[in-house]
Amino acid sequence: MIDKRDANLSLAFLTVSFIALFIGAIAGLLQTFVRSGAVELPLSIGYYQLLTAHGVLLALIFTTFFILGFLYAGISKTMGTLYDVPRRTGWLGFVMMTFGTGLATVLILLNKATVLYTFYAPLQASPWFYIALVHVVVGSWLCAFSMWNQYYIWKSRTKNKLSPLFSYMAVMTMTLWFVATLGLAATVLLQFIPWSIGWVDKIDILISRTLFWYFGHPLVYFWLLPAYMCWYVVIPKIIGGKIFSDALARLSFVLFLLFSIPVGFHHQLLEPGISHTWKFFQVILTFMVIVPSLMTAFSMFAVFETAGRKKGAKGLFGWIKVLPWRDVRFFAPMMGMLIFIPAGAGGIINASHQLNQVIHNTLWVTGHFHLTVASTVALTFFGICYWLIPYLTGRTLTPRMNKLGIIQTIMWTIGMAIMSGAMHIVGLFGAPRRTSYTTYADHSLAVDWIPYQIAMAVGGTILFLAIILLMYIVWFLAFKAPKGLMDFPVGEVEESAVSTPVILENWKLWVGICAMLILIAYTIPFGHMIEHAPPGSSGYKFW
Ligand code: HEM
Ligand SMILES: [Cu+2]
Repeated sequence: MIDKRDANLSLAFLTVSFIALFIGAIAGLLQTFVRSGAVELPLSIGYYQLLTAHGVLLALIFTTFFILGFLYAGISKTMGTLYDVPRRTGWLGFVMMTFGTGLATVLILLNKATVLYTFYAPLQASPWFYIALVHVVVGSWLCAFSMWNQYYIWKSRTKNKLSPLFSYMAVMTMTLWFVATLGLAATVLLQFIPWSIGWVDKIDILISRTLFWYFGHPLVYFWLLPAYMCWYVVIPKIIGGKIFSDALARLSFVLFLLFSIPVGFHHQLLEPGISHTWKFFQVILTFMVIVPSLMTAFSMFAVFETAGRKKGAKGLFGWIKVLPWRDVRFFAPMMGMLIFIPAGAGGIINASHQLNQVIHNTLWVTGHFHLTVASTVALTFFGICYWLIPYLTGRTLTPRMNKLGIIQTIMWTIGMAIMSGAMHIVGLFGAPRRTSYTTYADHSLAVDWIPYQIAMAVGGTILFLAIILLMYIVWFLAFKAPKGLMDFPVGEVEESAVSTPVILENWKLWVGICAMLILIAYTIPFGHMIEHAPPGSSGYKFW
């Protein structure tokens, strides 16, 4: 059991994250109903208002709060109780972020910020919405500083001992987050806030989108890295195996830092104003991410196979059978991993310039990220909460809750297969994302989309029922489950693995290379954007 004070900090983050998940899921369900044509929203709620709530609460708030709660718990577990300054800074960050989240949610509900979670200009929200976002970001920076500070003190007190793998990965994740959110902070502080207050009339849309996607792609790795932490560090312990290699795990995290930032243009492949050469360059860097991804897949399957063989599994695939499929702590993240195989293949399609033209802004894209963030990442996070919540509240995961967790995972997988499958297919037929219900004056093409949009509603209903089940399990584990000792599974490294080179903890080197890659990928295109700046735009409110 970690120190009670650290457990409380972690629980505070998890609580906000689950509230956001619940409200966001209600919005998601209603969206699928509206798009099926079956339901009309009461006049005062707009479709895009719901969609903004859904995107902000799930993609930005649920994920970030969950991740911070998980990282704090794991840091306290592996480096020991938080020192006073890091813990206090963490609470300060929590308060700021929660204030920002509350303010943003109220503005969305008041219909003052219906700009979707990407808040593209020239859509213009109330200045308070952007100010709320600044609070979330700056609060999260305080958390980053607090984790770095903990690591720094730990390193100096242990005379530079090799840091625990979990904590190293946490520091890397927060480094990635910090570098990425600099772009977000720049566009919000320098562009959106002065423009929405009225200090300036016009905004440069091209620059604002470029800064957004400078942040938006590493954002997806900020979601994924904590899921990988569960796969690399937690899963080996749960299945009774060992971590394949500490050095390989750290190296893959270094590569994720390097290759997930200077690649934002793959979200702007159809953006005029950026030359093909630079798009091509960033697409190459994008595909480099395949290297650490396959390293991760390789070492996970190596762990599964060695653990299985140790249990006496025979034959080429006998080890699959002896994996603990009935243990939800394994089953949920494992389903997430399996879903990542088609999801990753879809990502390669999205990032390819020519194929991107087919799927750009269609429901295919929505289908894609419901497989990645809303399945791979979400299922791994659900798998974590089944042991983390009772661990933090001094309770246990009962066999009944384990079973409900397995049912929850199956429901999520089926619901998502239906919803995301329908989105992928109808996207290929050209159905646009981010549109309310319409038949385009009964155009035959659009009428053909309707059955798929009904399938989306069927999948969405199953997903929503799964969310209700999850909320019940989480509530039970937090307040009702029998008291007892739960394990925070932290794997040990295989004895035969190579020892970890110290260069992997040379932060100056990795952050330096990261900065260099960013400068190479962005300086010249940014220069072009400023030199040939398009006319700025005033703000629009279409809602
Ligand atoms: C109850 C489960 C869920 C349902 C029924 C659902 C449904 C939907 C639907 C129908 C859309 C597309 C709307 C459109 O483009 O017109 C959408 C968009 C989106 N969803 Fe979900 N979703 C669910 C869970 C999640 C989760 C768990 C996440 C992330 C962790 C997520 C993230 C997003 C994002 C980022 C968008 C894009 C918003 C935008 O285009 O501005 N969803 N969802
Ligand atoms: Cu991307």
